[in-house]
Amino acid sequence: MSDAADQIFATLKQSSQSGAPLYLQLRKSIEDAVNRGLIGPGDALPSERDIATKADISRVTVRKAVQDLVKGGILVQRHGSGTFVAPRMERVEQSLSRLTSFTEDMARRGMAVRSAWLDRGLYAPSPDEMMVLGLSSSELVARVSRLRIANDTPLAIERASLSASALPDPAGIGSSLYAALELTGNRPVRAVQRISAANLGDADARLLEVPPGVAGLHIERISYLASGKVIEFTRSIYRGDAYDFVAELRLTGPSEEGRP
Ligand code: 16G
Repeated sequence: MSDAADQIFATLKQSSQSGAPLYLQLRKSIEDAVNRGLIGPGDALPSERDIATKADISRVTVRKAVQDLVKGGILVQRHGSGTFVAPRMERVEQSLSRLTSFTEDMARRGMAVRSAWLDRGLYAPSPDEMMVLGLSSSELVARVSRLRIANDTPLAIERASLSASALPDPAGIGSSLYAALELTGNRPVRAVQRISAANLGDADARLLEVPPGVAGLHIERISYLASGKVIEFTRSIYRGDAYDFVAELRLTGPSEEGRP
């Protein structure tokens, strides 16, 4: 067992006089060790049995402390390989004034981008899609749903809907939706984006590799062509611990006051 792990138990011994339940004391010792950098992101935690033997407490107690830390996002468990200190997220700062694609945003930061497909195909449109995209019930909608991953970290789930006439072959877009739209002269030139807070449900949390219930950002983007026609209706869930959306604000002059 590493020196760092020994230090966790040294802290545990010091705090064992506090009278707090054992699992809380162990949880605090592990948390302190992470905060003080004694064990760092990606480091493996000793096995439950090792911790129990070393700290002379039951495995049930160890499991309870570890589960709490997994729920809190301090530790991550990978099936078959054990428990690790969660990787520290490099936050991505994203301007709210440029209409860029995920691929462009990540490439500009030198990050390697990939996507995992969740869905792609032509469907009968939902009432929301019909309303936003101006489709009739006899037309089809193209759906492109992807888990967006940068430097091997899943950052967002994006579910895009477009009219099938603008994207007749959603499976053929390659790695970038905007690049595919550009080829047919359908790349949006303007968008309205609505951002709201959301607690992640189980399925989304699993995809984004965060504990269920943690904070995320729900983003809805409606994008337009130069003609004013809506081209894209995308609903996304972004990781709250990964993104800072930044907008520049200016004092409006008297001539601009009252304008929308
Ligand atoms: C961005 C957009 C998304 C768009 C995607 C295209 C937000 C919240 N979302 O992630 O609406 O569909 O870029 O990216 O900014 P792609 O060209 O890499 O597929």
